[in-house]
Amino acid sequence: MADSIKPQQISGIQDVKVPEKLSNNLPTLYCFETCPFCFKVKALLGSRGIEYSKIEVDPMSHKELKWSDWTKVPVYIDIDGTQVNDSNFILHYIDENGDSEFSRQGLDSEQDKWMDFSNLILGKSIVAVIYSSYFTSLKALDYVTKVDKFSFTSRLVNKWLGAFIMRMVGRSRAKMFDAKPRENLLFQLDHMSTGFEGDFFGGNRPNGADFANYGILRSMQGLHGFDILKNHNLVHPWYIRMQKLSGI
Ligand SMILES: N[C@@H](CCC(=O)N[C@@H](CS)C(=O)NCC(=O)O)C(=O)O
Repeated sequence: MADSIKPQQISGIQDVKVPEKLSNNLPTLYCFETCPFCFKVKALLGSRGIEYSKIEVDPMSHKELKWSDWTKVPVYIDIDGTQVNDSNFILHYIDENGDSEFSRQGLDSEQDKWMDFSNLILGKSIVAVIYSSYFTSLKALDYVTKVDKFSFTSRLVNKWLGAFIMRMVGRSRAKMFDAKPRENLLFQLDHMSTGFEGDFFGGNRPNGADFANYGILRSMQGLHGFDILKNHNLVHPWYIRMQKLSGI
């Protein structure tokens, strides 16, 4: 398809409202169970006590999002049908339309820097560790076999082919860094902890950088490499604080 007629994939708040895409008449999150970017949004919704519905998207076919030009997860649909794409935009949207505890994008360079870090560095660093072998990839994709609404075939394809694809992705992410995946993750956690301003990036209260980075790391819980976080003397206590606050 020529670029000019390709549907545009646009981050942030969309012009067209899609109230018909809500589930159970609640704010609705289109997500994958283990997606790091989706955990960011789940953590913020949890900490704010916002009731919402989840729609589990098939990681191979994405058929639940065929109606949208943006087919990555997370996609958030607010109660009035407002569609917001892309995790950091969703965090800002939910905060701005709720308790408004974060600085808006562009007004706090530290928060912006660490929110970018969550996607550009931390997200890629954990993928290199989680998917560092076919075996660890299979473990990470085991969840698809437990998603009731997926057919038997789609569970099998998602798990076995998905693990193969993610192993390839893990390998390409690993190439982005000079150090080996586990050493790199430790290095990135050390670096991340320099951004804490007391209990949180946000000082006494978490800001967008806290939710962005917590979500990424939360997706590793129980998977290969989580021990690196558990043994980190600054990041682990912060992680526990975020876990208590978000309830996830
Ligand atoms: N910048 C996006 C990245 C989202 C993303 O890459 N999500 C992955 C799942 S973890 C996805 O949907 N991948 C499928 C695809 O790229 O088509 C965000 O922060 O929300």
